[in-house]
Amino acid sequence: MVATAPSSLSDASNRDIQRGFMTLSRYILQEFGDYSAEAQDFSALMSRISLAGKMIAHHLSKAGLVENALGVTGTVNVQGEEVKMMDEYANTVFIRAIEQSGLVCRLVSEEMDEPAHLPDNCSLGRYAILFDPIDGSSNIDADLSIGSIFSIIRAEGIDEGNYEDLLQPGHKQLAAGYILYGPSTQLVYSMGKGVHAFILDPSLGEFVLWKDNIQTPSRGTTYSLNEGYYCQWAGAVQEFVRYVHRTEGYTARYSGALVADVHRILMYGGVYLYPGTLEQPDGKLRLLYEASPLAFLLEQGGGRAATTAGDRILDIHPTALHQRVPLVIGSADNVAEVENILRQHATTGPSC
Ligand code: AHM
Ligand code: MG
Repeated sequence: MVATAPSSLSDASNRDIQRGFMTLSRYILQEFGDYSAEAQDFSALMSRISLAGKMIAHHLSKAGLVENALGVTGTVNVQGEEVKMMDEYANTVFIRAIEQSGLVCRLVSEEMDEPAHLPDNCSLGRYAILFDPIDGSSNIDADLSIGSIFSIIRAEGIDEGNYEDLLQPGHKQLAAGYILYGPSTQLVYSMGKGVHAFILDPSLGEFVLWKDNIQTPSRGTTYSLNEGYYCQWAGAVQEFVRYVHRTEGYTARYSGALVADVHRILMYGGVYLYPGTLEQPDGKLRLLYEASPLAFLLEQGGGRAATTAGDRILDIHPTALHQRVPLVIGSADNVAEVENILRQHATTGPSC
């Protein structure tokens, strides 16, 4: 019989202690069930990503009180979008944090035209990380929820300037996740065996397990899209909007940060859309470091993610690093409902 140490603590205190021990790195090793080289690689990679998340969360928490944390840098990124101070800070933090893992030779980010090459890591660089350092940049200066998104893939090439091997369909991702900077800082990830969420305990400086094996409801009431573009959408998308307006039980939620909106849907159910417009037929969101990682997570949670043409996001073979994709993501039944309406009205012209 195994003796347990006597404890006069209440059950609640004992549970708090146990919870505090279920940290991200411990959970990852437990998920692998061994101390294999791969388990240790992932534990190291996730611990570097979580360190980047902690540094960004800390910087955000005092951004309004220090110089040069808010506002714009005055430059424009490869997407043609103005770069915020926080975009640049978070991008640098990610690169530096991951560089020290020794395991990543090339990094792709929304903020960099070409992948960052880390030559010192290339002899061991078995992985590549694709990321959006700050998703929802327009929320930064108002202190609203934002996020960081990441995707980990196996990389074959190691040369600077060569990134053919990074153009992989999303179903090949080894892991994907996001960090949500909201009322608490959360890290949500999947390695293909369920979706798990951790909350940063600021007093411990550790991400501690909050919920494991999260399943999104098969149906939810939220629809999330920027209706300001109504007149720029195809007739089928407009028809979906008219459908939710006349259908009882739908309610609109749109924060301006994909991570926050998709997190809401993961928790409560519903559907998020960013369709193409007349000006940008592929929409705004990028396949490799926005749509694909979130699609990986939602599918792991029982949801779906497709293009507005009905193609599964995780099956798309990318042709460019910063490729955009018109996205429909969320609960399985809601996404199917959107797909149905889009299919039925494929030939309906826009009305405005
Ligand atoms: P970003 O990564 O540059 O912030 O852009 C992506 C963001 C998403 O988080 C959000 O859902 C969308 O852009 C909002 O765009 P819009 O203002 O066109 O609705
Ligand atoms: Mg983004």
